[in-house]
Amino acid sequence: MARPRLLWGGDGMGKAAAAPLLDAFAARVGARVADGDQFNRAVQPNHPLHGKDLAALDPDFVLAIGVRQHSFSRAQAAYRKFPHARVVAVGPDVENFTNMEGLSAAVVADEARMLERLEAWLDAGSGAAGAATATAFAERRERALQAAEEERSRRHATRQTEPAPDGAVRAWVLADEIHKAAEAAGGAHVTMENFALWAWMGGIQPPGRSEYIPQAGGSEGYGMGAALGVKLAAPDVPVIGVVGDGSVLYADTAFWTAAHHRVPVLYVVPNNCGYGVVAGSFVRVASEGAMGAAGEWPGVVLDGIDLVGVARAYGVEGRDIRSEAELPDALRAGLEMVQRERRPYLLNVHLPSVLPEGGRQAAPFQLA
Ligand SMILES: Cc1ncc(C[n+]2csc(CCOP(=O)(O)OP(=O)(O)O)c2C)c(N)n1
Repeated sequence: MARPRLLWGGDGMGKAAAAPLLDAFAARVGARVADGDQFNRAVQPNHPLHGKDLAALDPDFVLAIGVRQHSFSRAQAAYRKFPHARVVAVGPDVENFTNMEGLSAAVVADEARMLERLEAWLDAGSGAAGAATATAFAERRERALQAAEEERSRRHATRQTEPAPDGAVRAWVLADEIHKAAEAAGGAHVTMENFALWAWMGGIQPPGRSEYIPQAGGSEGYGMGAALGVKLAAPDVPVIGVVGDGSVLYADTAFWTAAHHRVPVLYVVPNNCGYGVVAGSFVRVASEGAMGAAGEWPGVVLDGIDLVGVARAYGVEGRDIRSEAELPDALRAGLEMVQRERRPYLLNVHLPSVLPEGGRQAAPFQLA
């Protein structure tokens, strides 16, 4: 079976405002698209040709656009996942390519201008050769769409095997239920500052009328204000602000802003009682080391914080959710109430802990 082609966007895409161009170009030439970044700042999360499982893609050609040295370590790991591919990188500065292994070519060019030139070049192709090219692209597109759909279903099937925990909600169940509630409300804007749900979703927006807005940068706390800003910009559309419990605490004052100005957003907190993404990195790099051997993980657990209490102190009502059974109704009712009564509300949804199985929180430093 023919290998796919891959357009791989780095975060330079966002800076050059080139993501829509990449999306259109991928659809035209029937290439898969993937993001060098975990959180889809380079390509639209709902692109039907999106691929997340880079190793399974096994492309024969990769055009890496706007991938910077900044994401070099991830980039390099990905190159090794492309054993059969020629890799061509495009970026606005020679520095972008420094230390990148295995490149067939490096092109110094602005990301958006380069995509525009490629489009223009294809537009200029005419006659029999042009028609043959268009047919070949259409065939590629069909195969690529099918492969993307298969990848999505595989990911979904894998999730379903995880057993339901006691007193907590599985991340993928929360992701699915948020989507169902958003769709039932006619489509919502869902601002996403969290890692637990994105990781389960594979960073890909499910199909439907709702729009998922990923975090624009890496600084925590963004999601609290982002939900408010989106609601101000689109007052008629229901807004769900999904913010990890760790990130809430970087900007919990937004609760006051929401209450004070009666901005009707539904905050949903996937509360894994800690810094999940950091815990995940610790587990990845330190499982073989001292932390793993001791089974003690420092600095990632945020326990004993009553987020519903925090919100109430600022004037925002909310409730805790500790079971999958109560989740669908709570989301539906919360979204309806927010819209009807024109005030914010919080659902603090308890997920399994960030600690790996059998792991304990390391004793924190205490002054006394
Ligand atoms: C201002 C700031 N401080 C620290 C970090 C490092 N950091 C990135 S993600 C993260 C944890 C996020 O936790 P949470 O919001 O609960 O999401 P989860 O990973 O658990 O889904 C931390 C501490 C950061 N990005 N920004």
